[in-house]
Amino acid sequence: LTIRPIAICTWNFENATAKAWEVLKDGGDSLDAVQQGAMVEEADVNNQTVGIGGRPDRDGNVTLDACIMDKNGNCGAVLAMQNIASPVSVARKVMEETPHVMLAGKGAEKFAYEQGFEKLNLLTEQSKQEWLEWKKTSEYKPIINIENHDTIGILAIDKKGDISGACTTSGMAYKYAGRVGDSPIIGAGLFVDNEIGAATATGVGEEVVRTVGSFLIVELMRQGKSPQEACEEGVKRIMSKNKGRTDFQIGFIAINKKGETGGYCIQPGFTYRTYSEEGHMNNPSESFLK
Ligand code: SD4
Repeated sequence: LTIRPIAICTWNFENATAKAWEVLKDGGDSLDAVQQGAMVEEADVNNQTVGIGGRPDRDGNVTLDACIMDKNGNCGAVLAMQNIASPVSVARKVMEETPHVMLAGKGAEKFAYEQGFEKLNLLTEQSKQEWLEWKKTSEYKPIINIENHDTIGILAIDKKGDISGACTTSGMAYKYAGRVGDSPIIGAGLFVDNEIGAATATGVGEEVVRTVGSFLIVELMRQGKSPQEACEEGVKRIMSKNKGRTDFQIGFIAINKKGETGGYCIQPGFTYRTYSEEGHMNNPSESFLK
């Protein structure tokens, strides 16, 4: 098997794949690549569904979800954590420094402080103003590809051929306090099996959780499907459980051990970034609905 280092992420996050590639091209570990790539988006105040600047829940609190998974199947996650800018980094600490996989809410935040993370107000003036505007009607209606266009799921293969993945988000804007989506749930928002490949998701998390989407895609690849075929099958599974529903978006991306990639979504508009020796590309995804 020839090893093909590559970084791939949901949406057009060129700075994230650029950062991940910087790590990979120098022989760095795929785990560092996905973490550092994800951190770029967490730190971007203009990205309103990840990290600082993320849109708050309906009570005005920014609560973040993230997870990370390595080549040995080790994983860590934080759920609905407040006041910490880089949940993916805390997730990595959960993986490396505790016997646990998931820490939620106040416990996650406390652990982060113990690990030396700083307390920070994550609600930017812009996200606050938009939330105040939303509160006037309090109508909860996630908007396809607009509200939901910023969760980053990122996968990488390094020069040793090892695969890692990470996923980080502020979740659905104006969600119920305490709501957790797919992004920090191993198997749903992210799954890595170093023998086979990896997958990650963006979009309405509830639907990805119900089908254990990323795990499903990796298992389909194990059965012989290409990353592209597996992503298509994953979306079709979701659509078959939601007969007639056309008002939500899901996007999946996947890689296999050979460094082949795929992506598929429900609604037109989803793209994903790849960075490998062949270059840095934004790839439009085919969609289930036309
Ligand atoms: C969630 N999957 O919390 C996330 C949201 C998302 O792009 O992907 N936004 O359900």
